[in-house]
Amino acid sequence: MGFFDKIKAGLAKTRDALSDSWNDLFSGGSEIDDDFYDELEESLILADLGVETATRATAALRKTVREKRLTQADQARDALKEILTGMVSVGEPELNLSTHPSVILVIGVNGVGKTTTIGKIAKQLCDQGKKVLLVAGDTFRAAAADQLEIWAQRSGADIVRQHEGADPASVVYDGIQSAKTRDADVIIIDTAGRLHNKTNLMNELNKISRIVERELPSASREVLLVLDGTTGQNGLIQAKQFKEIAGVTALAVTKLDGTAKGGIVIAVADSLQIPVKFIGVGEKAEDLMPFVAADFVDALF
Ligand SMILES: Nc1nc2c(ncn2[C@@H]2O[C@H](COP(=O)(O)OP(=O)(O)OP(=O)(O)O)[C@@H](O)[C@H]2O)c(=O)[nH]1
Ligand SMILES: [Mg+2]
Repeated sequence: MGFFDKIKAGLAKTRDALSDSWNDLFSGGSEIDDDFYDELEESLILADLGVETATRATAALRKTVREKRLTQADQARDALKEILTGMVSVGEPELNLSTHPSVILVIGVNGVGKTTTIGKIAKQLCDQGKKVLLVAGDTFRAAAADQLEIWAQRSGADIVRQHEGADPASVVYDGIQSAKTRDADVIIIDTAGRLHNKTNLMNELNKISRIVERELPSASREVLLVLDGTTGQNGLIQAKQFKEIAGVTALAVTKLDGTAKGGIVIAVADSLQIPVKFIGVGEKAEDLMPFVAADFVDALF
């Protein structure tokens, strides 16, 4: 399957949910009137763009329709595509891995797909010939490091882990020393999502960040927040909290293959102004797609 076909297949449920209302809305003969905008806004909210982003998109379309003197609904379709593409085009689409080594700290609540996403990124980087080191910073359960180890084997990455219950910051310290010795290109740090409260989580992430800063002061660093696309607007709330406590620089939205709520990708990019860099459309390594704004929006139509 080609690249775009995969994105299309991954977004099938969201597209299906939209297509009923959009087919009607954008069909050839229909007029652009107030009902049109009401229905459009409703369809965007249903696809989980959220009220804020849906309202902004609809207002932008009104403006374009006025300025370009569009009269037919099918002309508005292309205008809407452009508007949505603009809304998800935030910042650099690729991870900044310009230094040697570079660091990717991966965070997010439990079960969203952090470890899987790390495995997939590792596989893709290893396939590009990069030397990747995974750091098992989720020490809550032994199974977490075991799961990361399986991905290390599958991708050809190295892994640094300690015993269950170890201090994550100390695993990160070990990982960085090992990356220096092994001359790794990219260090990817897995973290636990299940800390009982915000203060604990903040303290732990701060501690990890301080170690990275101290040991690798000039390394490029990405803080990649993983969001579960099936949780829709909840994902947006999580993202806002993580943005506050952890200085998120990039987003990955997973499990879009299993949901009609794919509009959440537009909502997070637009309301947080943090670039989406990956979307997950399945469980296999090749199911993590680099985010291309125009392709993503095309796949919704
Ligand atoms: N269908 C689908 N499943 C996914 C995707 N990404 C992750 N998963 C699945 O989601 C489940 C949870 O993924 P994990 O990677 O273990 O999530 P985690 O955030 O590391 O979870 P904790 O370590 O428990 O906090 C696994 O069964 C993954 O296979 C995706 O894009 N599509
Ligand atoms: Mg995990």
